[in-house]
Amino acid sequence: MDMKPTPDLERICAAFACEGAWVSSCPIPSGHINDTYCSEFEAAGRRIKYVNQRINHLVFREPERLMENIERVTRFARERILEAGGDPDREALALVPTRDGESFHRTPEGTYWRMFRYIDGARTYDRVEDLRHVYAASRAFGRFQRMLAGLPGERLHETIPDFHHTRKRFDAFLAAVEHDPLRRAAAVGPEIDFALARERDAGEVVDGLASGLIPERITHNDTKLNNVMIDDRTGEGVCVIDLDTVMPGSVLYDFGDSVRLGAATAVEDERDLSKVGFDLELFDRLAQGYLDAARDFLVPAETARLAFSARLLTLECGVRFLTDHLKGDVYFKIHRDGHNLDRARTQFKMVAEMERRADDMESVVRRYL
Ligand code: GN1
Ligand code: MG
Repeated sequence: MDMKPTPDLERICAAFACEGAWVSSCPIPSGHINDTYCSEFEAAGRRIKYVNQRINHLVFREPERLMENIERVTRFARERILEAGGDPDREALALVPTRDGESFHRTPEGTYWRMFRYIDGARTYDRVEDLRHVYAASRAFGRFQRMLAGLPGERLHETIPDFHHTRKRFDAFLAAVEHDPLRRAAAVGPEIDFALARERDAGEVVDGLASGLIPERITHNDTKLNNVMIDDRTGEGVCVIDLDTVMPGSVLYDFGDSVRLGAATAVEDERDLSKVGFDLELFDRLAQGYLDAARDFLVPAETARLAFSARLLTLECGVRFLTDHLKGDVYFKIHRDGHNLDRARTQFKMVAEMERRADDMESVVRRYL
């Protein structure tokens, strides 16, 4: 369970070039990997908010390279938004540099911190509250891909190598089943069998990328609904956040992964599986939103696999949760016993429903192509 001591955020904030005097900090309890806080400052009678994040450097093993990516991507986004007459302070994440002009701060204890400006008047949603948000978030991810197609310079760093290499995710899963360090495998036989029965699908996207059939693009790779800030007033997707895994990939990773949460009838860790399911109407909103932004740059090898990618990426995520459960919860933060197993079960339930609705999903995609 996550039991790290509370960091001294006043001291951490002092390393960054932010305006005013520190007032308070509180945790933002979201995300399974990094630790996020919101800090308030006061300057000339005005309150200013910032977001602090401690980068999990056991997961992101090269924080310097990761931050290089984020600097490039946010700088480029800002330029494009200015060009289009938008508001760069709301539509792109803005890093606050350290007082030494760096993009992150390394504490004497060896933890890595970064700071962003807080985006006001917008929020994220952990579950669907409004169909329009689903459309808006999905379109925002499509636009994000379209924008990053123009990023000049070198290939971005792979912040986590083979992040969506489904085949390698299966290999790690098989190894965890075999080693079974905590003797948990016997109790999860049906879940293990569910995953194994679908192993044949694992190569569909990675093999296509390797052969050149599926183009490599810059993708977000963690396209949960709650990684788009939704404007409180307009309901539009204002800003794509959580840029740690922005790197070379396939659009199928992004579209597929967005369905896990965007078309789910329950939260990712719902224990009552009777509430968990896949909703075709939500999928319809996702498909239209994404294709309204991406339709004209996708190639047939991509569009032909969009519906399939939803099953594949949901399966992959379920396999990752189950692997972590077997290994003793060493990767994803957990907040209760069996948390990763609960998460794996919701993902597998969604996969099973998507398999039943496969033809309907294909029709939805065709409708918006
Ligand atoms: C992790 O930390 P968070 O919630 O943004 C994970 C994603 C998973 C997701 C499952 C770097 O994202 O790949 O899809 O949990 N991020 C990493 O909810 O592993
Ligand atoms: Mg993330």
